[in-house]
Amino acid sequence: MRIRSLKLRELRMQLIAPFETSFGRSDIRRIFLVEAQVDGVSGWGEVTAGGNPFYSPETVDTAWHLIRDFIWPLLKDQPLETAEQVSERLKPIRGHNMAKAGVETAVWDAEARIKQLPLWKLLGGTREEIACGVSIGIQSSCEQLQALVQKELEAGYQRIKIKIKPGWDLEPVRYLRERYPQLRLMVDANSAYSLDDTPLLKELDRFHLMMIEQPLAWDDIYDHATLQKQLHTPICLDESVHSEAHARAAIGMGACRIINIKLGRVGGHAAARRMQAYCAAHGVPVWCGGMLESGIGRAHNIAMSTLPNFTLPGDVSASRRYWKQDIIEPEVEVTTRGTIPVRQEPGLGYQPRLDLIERLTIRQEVLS
Ligand code: OSB
Ligand code: MG
Repeated sequence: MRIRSLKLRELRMQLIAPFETSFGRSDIRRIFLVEAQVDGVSGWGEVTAGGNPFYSPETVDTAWHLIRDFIWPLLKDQPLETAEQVSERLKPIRGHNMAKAGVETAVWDAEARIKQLPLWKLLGGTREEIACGVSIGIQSSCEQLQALVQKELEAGYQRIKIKIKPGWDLEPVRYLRERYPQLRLMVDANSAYSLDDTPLLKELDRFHLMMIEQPLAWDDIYDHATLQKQLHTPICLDESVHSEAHARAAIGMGACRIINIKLGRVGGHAAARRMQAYCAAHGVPVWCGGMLESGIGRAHNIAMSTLPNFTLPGDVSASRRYWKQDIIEPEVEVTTRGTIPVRQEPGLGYQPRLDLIERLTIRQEVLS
């Protein structure tokens, strides 16, 4: 295989409703698509960095710079046997996993299309239907939160994650638990707490949550180990696991019992596949996190979620929860059992809607 060119596009897409986390509010998303031309076939990927460095250090603009000035020069004119080799070629570049993943996942899609295989099969996926949960942002009242939870449960979603922050934590959790004693419920703090908050975090133990996601600093593992020893509720790491080495450290230190894998944060499919296998070998289940992706990133998340150790419902949900119109055909839909059946077509199994993509594009650049 040889990558002939990369086409970078930035789209403006408005979320159906603003999404609020402990680090900020998202309304209009800057969607960054990568189209890789490989042996006459187009493969598509998405860079999941946001417009600001509040979730991770990367942004849309840093990723654009990295792809144009460093990633493309390492790939241009280099023959590749498989997409698996892309991350190896990009090793000289430290960090910038979201930029790398946008390109790497596009090449995986291209390879699958060339081989006429569904991407999930090429990756080694073992399930034909993935389990779905939803992530619900911070709301202005418990009543409003409950209305959203009720709607998602009626749609069939298998677990509910709510975003928490200081001042919006025990109260919404207690409110939901009283009304839904059996609900598979978890919380995500996006690094809003410190070890000083241990007493408060221990109070959450009473609500038998499935897990507490990333309570402490985005770049910490050690303090999470200190905290996990004092909690019954499993800690799940998101922000602070960027590589297999981080997963080894976190598991070795007892910093978490579950890991959220995001393609962007770990640098693509090859890294995600190795990480989920390492976690499996150490008794740590994983699930697929979301970054408010367009259909392209969402389709990659679905493919990754078919790997064997993705045994917990992920944050991969229907297109219509985010967008009035998604940029893929068909859109991602969720069954009343709260699952997404995988597609059997080659590659992602969802086609990019070029007309709509062109209309939403505000900037593009071809690297060749
Ligand atoms: O921490 O998982 C997170 C969205 C943006 C940035 C970080 C996170 C999230 C979500 C939303 O929780 C998941 C989704 O529905 O895509
Ligand atoms: Mg998270």
